[in-house]
Amino acid sequence: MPGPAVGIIMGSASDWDTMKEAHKILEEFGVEHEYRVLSAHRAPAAVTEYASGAEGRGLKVIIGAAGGAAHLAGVLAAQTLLPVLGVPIESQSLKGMDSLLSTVQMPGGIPVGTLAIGKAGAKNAALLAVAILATSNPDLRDKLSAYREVQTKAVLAAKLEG
Ligand code: RP5
Repeated sequence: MPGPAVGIIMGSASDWDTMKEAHKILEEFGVEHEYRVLSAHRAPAAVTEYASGAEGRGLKVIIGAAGGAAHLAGVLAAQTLLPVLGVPIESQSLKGMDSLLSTVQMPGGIPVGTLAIGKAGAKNAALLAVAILATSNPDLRDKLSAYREVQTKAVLAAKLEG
């Protein structure tokens, strides 16, 4: 039995409301995944253990989400060769600009693929993980293509009142 292909890691349980959007997309595509709270600041040793063991456990992509001084995705990326996608959580005080800048501004050499702030970023991180997996999985590629078609039809069928 293959294990999870995608790991969704978030800095706090308070991030789950946002990161549920990533979970829902991966469920929809039938991608095996796991989700956990691991904080770069409050539980740094556990982040190291997770990142360094992820590839050996068969994971293919890690999504790291945090708010404020959002170092989680970068710290994960520093300790694995797997692609790491970063989701900046919308913080209360600075509306996620702090999270965005601290996730996206990585030093050259250690990339984090950073998505938008909040729920759109969570959803897109999962879709990007699906796209990465789809490069070597034709069934998943077909599902992604169908998803895009449905989305396009819905946009073109939109009715405006007035
Ligand atoms: C970050 O601090 C978390 O990712 C979260 O977005 C933020 C606030 O965490 P809590 O104080 O709600 O646990 O590390």
